[in-house]
Amino acid sequence: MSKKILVLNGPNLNMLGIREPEIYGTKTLSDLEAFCYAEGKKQSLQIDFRQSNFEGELIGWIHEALNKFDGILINPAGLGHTSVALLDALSCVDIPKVEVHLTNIHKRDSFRQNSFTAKSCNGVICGFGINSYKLGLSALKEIIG
Ligand code: DHK
Repeated sequence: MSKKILVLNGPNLNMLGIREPEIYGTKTLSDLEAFCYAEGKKQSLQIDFRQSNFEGELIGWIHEALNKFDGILINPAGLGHTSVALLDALSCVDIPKVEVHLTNIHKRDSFRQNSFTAKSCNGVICGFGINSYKLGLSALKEIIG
């Protein structure tokens, strides 16, 4: 049976393609979603892809993942740098978690270099554009087996 992965995307990622394309690229959220489903198929992973601009909605989805998903791939976007609540939500759910970012957050503003949410994740992949998600899915697959 293929493992189930919840792919979560935080605030402003619905604006991909329009939003600062020189930084985030020209692919839209729908492109990213299609890419994740295709990658999931290749890696025999069942993907559920979601995006929200609301911290509470993301937290609810993380709680729901318990007993329903085998792993979480999360791009917390700006909330990763600010949200202890999102970190706490991730820590409630004892399944493998990988954080991804499209950009290399370590090359950017100093306030982007800390990630609260990363503290509850098995690892972090950043800087490879949409391929960060592909690498994140393979990392989860490795962990889950
Ligand atoms: C996305 C965001 O929205 C930013 O707030 C983060 C991240 C970086 C990304 O690279 O995917 O700082």
